[in-house]
Amino acid sequence: MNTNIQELESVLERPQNVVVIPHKNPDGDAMGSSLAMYHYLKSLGHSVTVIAPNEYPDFLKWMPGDSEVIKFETKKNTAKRLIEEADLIFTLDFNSLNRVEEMKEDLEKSKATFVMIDHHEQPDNYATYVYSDPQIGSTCEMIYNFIDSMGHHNTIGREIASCLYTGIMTDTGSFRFPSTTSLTHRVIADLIDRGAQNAEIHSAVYDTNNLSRLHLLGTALKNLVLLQEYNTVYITLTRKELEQYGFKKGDTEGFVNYGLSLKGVRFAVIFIEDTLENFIKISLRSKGDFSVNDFARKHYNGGGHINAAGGRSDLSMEKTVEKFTDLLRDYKAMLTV
Ligand SMILES: [Mn+2]
Repeated sequence: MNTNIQELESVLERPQNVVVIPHKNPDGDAMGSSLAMYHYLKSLGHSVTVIAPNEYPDFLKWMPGDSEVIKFETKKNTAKRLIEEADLIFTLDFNSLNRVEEMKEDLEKSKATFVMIDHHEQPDNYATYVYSDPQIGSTCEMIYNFIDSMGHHNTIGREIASCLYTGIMTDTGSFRFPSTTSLTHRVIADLIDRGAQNAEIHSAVYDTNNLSRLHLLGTALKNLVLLQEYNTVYITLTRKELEQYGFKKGDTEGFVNYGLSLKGVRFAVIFIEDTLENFIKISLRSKGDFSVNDFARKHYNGGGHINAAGGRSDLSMEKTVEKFTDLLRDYKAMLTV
């Protein structure tokens, strides 16, 4: 562990009011790490609440402890009070308070001590205790290390194991991304030994399609454009297409990855029109050392990891695609080596 987070050991010896916060639009790693932390801190006798900035997909809701999660967007007063009363605030799977949007103001006002555990690049400087490591594939793997370093390995039972398994599985693309190490597999093996039901978890997260989502995927794949000269693929989805298939938040999760399954493709992007506001949400994926984090930061007001990032465009779909294909010219050398 590369930072001062070890000092938390003595802080956690006294009972604390703790709030645990995942980023907005939480994914498997954000909810898995937050709920694992919830169970862990409760087992030490702390009073703990997970406050998610907003709603998340149903396929994450089977996780133990989910029914206790408070969503800021629908329970603002309760959430604000808990944040105000907190001694300790854990921010998990993000490293900039911008990632919680509407909650940012309340967090900035708070007198609590902040803890950051996260694996994104370039952390901001708001936390007293920081465990940041972009080399690790998931925040859940870091939570495992954290619990271990606190000398509490034995607190990892079925509940914590199931939550951590979920986040490691989703953030490593089911153990296939380069960030998956032998250590990741050792952690996973231990989590299975401690009660994570691996086959059930895969099924609970991934086998939850409905027909309209598969049809939407069909549309996305039909819209896919291969730019052979740049080893790049992009996909578009318009608001009209989303509405045609009864789009619900989370339905397009993972669509962008299909682009990277084309042989030789190193860079894949999906442009999705927001169904409520006038902007285009962009997800970017790459293979190898082409940094979509840099690309998204520079051109799309976003960021993330080297091989997975997000951003946005305020142009029309047509102009967004035009700008993208123009930009690629400057990156040709990097994309074709
Ligand atoms: Mn993550």
